[in-house]
Amino acid sequence: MADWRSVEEGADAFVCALSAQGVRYLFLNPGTDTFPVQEAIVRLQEQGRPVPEVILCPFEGVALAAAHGYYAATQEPQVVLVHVDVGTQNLGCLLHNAQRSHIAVLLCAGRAPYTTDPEVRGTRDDYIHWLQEQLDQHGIVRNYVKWDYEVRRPDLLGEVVARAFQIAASQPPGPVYVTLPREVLMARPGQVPIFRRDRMPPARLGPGDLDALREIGRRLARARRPVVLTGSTGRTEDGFRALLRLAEALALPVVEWRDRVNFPAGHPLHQGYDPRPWLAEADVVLVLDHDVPYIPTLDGPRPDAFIAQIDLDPVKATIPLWTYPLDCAVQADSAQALPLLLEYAERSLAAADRRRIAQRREALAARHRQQREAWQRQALDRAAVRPIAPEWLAHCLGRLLAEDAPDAIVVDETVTNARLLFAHVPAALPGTWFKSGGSGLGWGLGAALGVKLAHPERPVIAAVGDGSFVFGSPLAALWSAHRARAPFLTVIFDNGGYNATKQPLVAAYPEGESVRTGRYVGVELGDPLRYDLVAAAVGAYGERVEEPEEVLPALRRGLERVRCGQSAVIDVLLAPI
Ligand SMILES: Cc1ncc(C[n+]2csc(CCOP(=O)(O)OP(=O)(O)O)c2C)c(N)n1
Ligand SMILES: [Mg+2]
Repeated sequence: MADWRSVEEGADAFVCALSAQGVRYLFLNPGTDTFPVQEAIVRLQEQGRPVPEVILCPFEGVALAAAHGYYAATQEPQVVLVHVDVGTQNLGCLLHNAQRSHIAVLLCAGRAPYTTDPEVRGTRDDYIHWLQEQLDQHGIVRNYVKWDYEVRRPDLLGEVVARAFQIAASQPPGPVYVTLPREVLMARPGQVPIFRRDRMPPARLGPGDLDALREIGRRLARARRPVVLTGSTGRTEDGFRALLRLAEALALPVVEWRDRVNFPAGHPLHQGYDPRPWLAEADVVLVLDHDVPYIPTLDGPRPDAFIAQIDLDPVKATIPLWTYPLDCAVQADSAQALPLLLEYAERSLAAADRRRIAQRREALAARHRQQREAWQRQALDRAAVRPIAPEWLAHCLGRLLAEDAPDAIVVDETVTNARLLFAHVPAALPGTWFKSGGSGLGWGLGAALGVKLAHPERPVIAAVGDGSFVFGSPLAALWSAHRARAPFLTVIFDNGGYNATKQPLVAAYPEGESVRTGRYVGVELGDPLRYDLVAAAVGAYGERVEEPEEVLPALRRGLERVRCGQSAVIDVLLAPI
């Protein structure tokens, strides 16, 4: 299962092992412990061997967000290499997102040299080597990764890399962490085994428990008021198509949380993004690939409803309290489970069921139409409002995509404006919308870089809040995009602050001092900042928009720049929060 290779140093084995896994990009922020890998890349390249292309990210969070975006867009595991404990710390909340979004990523970090013998290659020779060793470097990430390992010998590098990929990509996928001590990278092992990717494949879940699927199929066939709640079934095209076929055959209303495009937004069975009215009525609820299908402390299903769940990770052991009522939980790849579920449901359909399904189909189409008309009115009514209404910006973005860039991919980190964006940007195809899957802000710009690297021929649009823009280390992210020739369009929903932290305050203290005085401490980002000027510092195009009639033309100008190879930042000043 392994090919033996002569290598000069351990670091060569590491790079060869990455190439054997088909790694195209190495998202890197380096340090005094990663340079053997940097040297090995050049050495191997000089020898004519395949090596990953380095994407230098001047902030580690950008590197991980980019790897996240690339994996989400391709389902191909990615690799990030950072500097010892400090680089690992800087992965920060992006690791939370990768965990929650089931991102297969191999996180590698240097490890301060662990020897003090001058005879050992790679041993300590710098002041910082004493400071950077921690009692448990892996402890920084252990809450968030599926597996972690410190490589102890250079001849193990090939095996550890293959094992790391196998674990990261096995369903449910997730991040893994490997530390690479300098002594190991600089050792001279002679020959090393490089493990073949096809002989260490990731494990797949398949369609799940057939008896359970049969029961769910029977219930769906008999249901009077069924509803499907989905979060990320559209992570693969097969999942998206399987849900479409199931819903169409049984006329199932689909309520989506658009972590991915799970269902075409313009389809008559698409019933929007709010599960509450549906849950109150439903007799059969099918929860698909969803971490938070509804807020159980506020709303919930009927006590007599039959509730079934199909999920890569139904138990969600990494979420300590996940106590949703369920009659049936199936661990499965929904892309494989749903076709079987449909087959079982169709087998048990009686004539009366078919009549009911036909009636339901019409009722749902009417409800869908009314919902879309209301949304449309909501935006058009605010078309001339000053300062610009977020509904109008979302509407203009929807038009930009429909009229100018039907092949575009959106990376969404708009926080409190996300539901407006869902409503006004009718995503129709799988793989055209990505959210972080978690709550770690500062993901959108880096993720857009990763998605662009995955799809260089398509326009990529990062829609972000003003707070999220700043969290996203815009200088680092836009610089990396410039350097990697991976330009994208950033659209800032600039409401002058953190609406997400104002809203709960107002809800909890409607008659409190903040509301009474109009002073919201820690919420406003102050006088409008010139985010458009940040763009110029890194070779990007920047524009600030204050007039509603200028929104669409400005978005078009930004898109045009991106098509010409330059990133663009369009800062749209909205009504301040
Ligand atoms: C790393 C991180 N820090 C803090 C928070 C808490 N937080 C959640 S939303 C938010 C504000 C987001 O602001 P913005 O992007 O402008 O969106 P808005 O709320 O205005 O819609 C903050 C600070 C977080 N989720 N992640
Ligand atoms: Mg904001």
